[in-house]
Amino acid sequence: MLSKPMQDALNNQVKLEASSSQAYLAMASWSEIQPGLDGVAEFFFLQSEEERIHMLKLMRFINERGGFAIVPTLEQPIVTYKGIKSMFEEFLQHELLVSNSINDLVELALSERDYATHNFLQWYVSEQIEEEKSARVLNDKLELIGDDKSGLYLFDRDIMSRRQGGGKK
Ligand code: OFO
Repeated sequence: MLSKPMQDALNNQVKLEASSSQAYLAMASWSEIQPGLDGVAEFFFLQSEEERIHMLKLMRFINERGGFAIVPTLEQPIVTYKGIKSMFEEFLQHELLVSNSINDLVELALSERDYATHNFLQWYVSEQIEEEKSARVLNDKLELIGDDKSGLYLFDRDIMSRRQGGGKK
């Protein structure tokens, strides 16, 4: 059985995963209307779906453990960007925020000696390692590319391979 503080903290995480899904959906939509960013758009559409799956996994766990998973109210995410670089910076910042939040949850689970939740959260810990790495690599590549148009063309063409390879689902 989940404690009330644990249940509330997990429900906050439900909200954060839902916000991530919305934020990445907005990135997908913005990318889709930019010339030549179809690969990036596809990447964020899939990223958005993945975040929804993370949210659902949490909701099912909360209910399974005798709590009540709350469908959250969400604010509108950022819908337009100055450019691809600022969007990917936002992507990395968002992933860092999620990682911190997962770490806080792990700490709470340990302090409550809630080992079932602690065990459940390990999947999210591993997932965040992958997602942070992916966001960092993509930001580094963009830094390297700078204003080079052919570099950007290749970045867009190859971005989906980051999902098929590297352990991404
Ligand atoms: Fe939910 O995986 Fe990143 O944010």
